[in-house]
Amino acid sequence: MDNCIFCRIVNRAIPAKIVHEDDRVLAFEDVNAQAPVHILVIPKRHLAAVQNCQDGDQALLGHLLMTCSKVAAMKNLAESGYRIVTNTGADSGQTVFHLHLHVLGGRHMAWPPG
Ligand code: DGP
Repeated sequence: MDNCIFCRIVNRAIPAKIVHEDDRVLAFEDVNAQAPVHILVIPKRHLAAVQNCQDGDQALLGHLLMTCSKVAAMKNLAESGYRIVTNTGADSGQTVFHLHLHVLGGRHMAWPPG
């Protein structure tokens, strides 16, 4: 989608600090980091949010989660721990309507989130 910022990152129309890529997903540093490690993991195909996924997207959703685990390990977070977040809709604070999983780590995370 031309007007989607994350599609534009996938297409290399705008730059990002990419940390991992395969045929289905892309992982890059969040421009507005909320933790020492803050990576976004996205599908290359445009999907707005989890609630827009269909049954046929199950494998992709699993792959996104496995990619979060891989990226966390790459960033040496496997032992210390980390948080995976996906905001969905207005009340969650979602601002970019291309499905993304935040991988946050490198500091203690409070609960409940704000
Ligand atoms: P969310 O609130 O869950 O929709 O998070 C969107 C995140 O995307 C937010 O943490 C900031 C990040 N972001 C927005 N625009 C860009 C961009 O152009 N490049 C990068 N790397 N991150 C972006």
